[in-house]
This record gives sequence, C-alpha cells and structure tokens, in this order.
Amino acid sequence: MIVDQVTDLPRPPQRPASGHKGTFGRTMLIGGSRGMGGAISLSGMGALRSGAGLVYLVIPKGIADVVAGHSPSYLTIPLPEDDSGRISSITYADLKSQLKDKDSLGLGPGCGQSDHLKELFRNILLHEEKPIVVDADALNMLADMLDVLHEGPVPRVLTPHPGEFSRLANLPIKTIDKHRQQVAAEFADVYDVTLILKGEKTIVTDGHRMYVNPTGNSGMATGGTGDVLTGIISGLLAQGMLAFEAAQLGTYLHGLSGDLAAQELSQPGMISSDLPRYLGKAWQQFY
Ligand code: NPW
Ligand code: AMP
Ligand code: MG
Repeated sequence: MIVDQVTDLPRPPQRPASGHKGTFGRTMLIGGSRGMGGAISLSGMGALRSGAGLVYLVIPKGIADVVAGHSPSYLTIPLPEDDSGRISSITYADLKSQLKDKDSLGLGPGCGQSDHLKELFRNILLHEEKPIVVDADALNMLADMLDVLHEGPVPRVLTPHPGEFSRLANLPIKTIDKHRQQVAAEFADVYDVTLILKGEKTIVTDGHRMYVNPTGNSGMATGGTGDVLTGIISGLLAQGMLAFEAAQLGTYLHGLSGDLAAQELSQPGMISSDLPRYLGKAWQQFY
C-alpha cells in the first residue's frame, strides 16, 4: 500500500459576502445522555464556531433544557429517553424528515450505548448519503457492526482515540501506539473511511494519504476536547468540504485552538470549553 504524506492544508470554506445561514450549511449532532449533556454541548459549540450556518442538537428530553441553556445559538430537538436517560424509542423512519435537509451529521458524543441507539445509528450509517462523523460511544457501538461501513454510502469520518481504535480494529493499544500510521492507514483503506487517530500528533488518513497534525498539546488531555473536534469537523463538512480535507483542517484548527488557549491560560489551566472560544482566534490565521 502506497500512502502519500500530505503537509499542505486545504483551503477553508469560502465566505461569500452575500452568504446567509443556509449558505454555510446545516449540521445535526446526535448524542448526549443523563450525566453527559456536556459532551453534546461541546460538540455543538465546536460546530457553531467552525462557521456552520445552523447547528441542530438531537438529545434526550431529560437534558434538553440544560443543553439549550449552554448556548442560545443551538437548535435543539428533544427525543424520548430510556430509564438511563439515553435517546430511545425514536426510529430512523421517525427521524427521516429531520435528517432530510441537513448537510452533515455527527454521531456519538456522550450518547451512551444501548441496543436502541445501535439500531438507530446502524440505519443512519446504512442509508444516509450525507457525510457523517462517528465518534465516542457511536464508535464503540460501531465496533460490533463494522460491516455497515462496507454497505453504506461514503463518506464517513471516524475519530477514535487509541482506546476506541483498539475496540474498532481489535488490536492492543500497545500495537496501535507502536505502529500508528500503519494500522490507521490499513483500517481506513479496508473500510473506505477517513480515520482520525487522536493523541499527540493526531493522524488523518484515508488509506492513500496521511497527514500528521503539528498542532496541539497535552493541556488538551482533559474531558470533552474530543467532543469539540467532532463538532468542528461536522461543521466543516456541512460547509461543503470533502471528508479528508475537513478532517485535516478540523484537526489542525482544534490543536491550534488548544495551543492558543494554553498560551493564555496554561496547559493545566485550560479546559475543553475553552477550545471553541479560542477557535475564533485560530481562524484568524485563515481569514
Ligand atoms: P485509561 O484507562 O484512561 O488509561 P471510553 P471516553 C483508553 C463522553 N464524555 N485517550 C482509556 O484508558 C464521550 O463523548 C463526556 C483516551 C480507557 O480505557 C463518550 O460518549 C464528557 N482514552 C463517553 O464520555 C467529557 C484512551 O480508552 C478508554 C487513550 C466515553 O468516552 C468526557 C476510554 O475510552 C467524555 O468526552 C487515549 N489516548 N488511550 C462530558 N463532559 O459530558 C487509551 N484509552 O471508555 O470510550 O471513554 O473517551 O471518556
Ligand atoms: P477525547 O479523548 O476523545 O476527548 O479526545 C482528546 C483530544 O485531545 C484529541 O483531539 C487528542 O488529539 C487531544 N489530545 C489529548 N492528549 C493530547 C496530547 N498529549 N497532545 C496533543 N493532543 C492531545
Ligand atoms: Mg472522545
């Protein structure tokens, strides 16, 4: 397998002066559960500050008010929940009208795991033709149904940390840490996805191209930073970027936000909710 090392960043989305919120895309993020409302809020904040025009959060009703209270800029879609406060009862057919006009989807931040969610995500991955980011608990459930990646339409962006990738690829974390580029590229090639293997020097690969991200620092090793990344990439996809390019630029901007946050707040003093705020500064490198 020949894998090209990519170093140049792609062009960010154009911002036509006459653009309106529809021009910049609608992204829908599905996640959150009792105790993990923060994860989907953080994703939503990443998506808003990625430049997407409209950000919809599909969440269980028990956390809907709290999540909406995190930002007045979200549109929230509250759904029925099970005894553990996870999205439940609603089927893919029920969600179809909501999915119809969305330009991209993000699945998983803080959603927890259940048979119901697994079936819902399976159907979305099998049938939705728009770009989808799969993260967190959605990745953990995907590990049991990898066949959907062969059957479903592309493109898909998967964003595992080494623990999640270990479950997906059925490899020990030690092996992953030792052969990061090789195992990531092989997986991306076999399943026809863009894979982001997170950590120090996050890598982005589609099995043919490989980008090693130069930004980021260990101040980002704090709960919720990965959830922000999911939102950023979903938002870039909604603005029409291709999967590999959105993953590359999203990863770069996310790490740069972390570096800018660390400069002002210090590594121990920064937290995940700082990243979307510093994303505004990170964008100034481009606009
Ligand atoms: P260990 O034991 O730490 O060494 P999980 P999760 C291993 C939500 N969140 N980075 C690790 O090893 C997420 O969205 C909600 C990370 C452990 O065994 C998910 O829905 C928040 N882990 C859900 O929580 C803020 C690594 O992998 C396992 C690793 C669970 O997500 C937090 C952890 O993976 C969180 O984002 C690495 N480099 N290498 C909120 N505020 O609402 C190995 N591991 O069990 O999937 O847990 O990532 O916390
Ligand atoms: P998650 O574990 O899903 O919350 O994702 C953590 C995020 O923080 C990923 O984007 C990682 O790349 C980033 N991160 C964690 N630790 C480091 C580190 N030591 N250096 C750079 N980035 C890190
Ligand atoms: Mg995560």
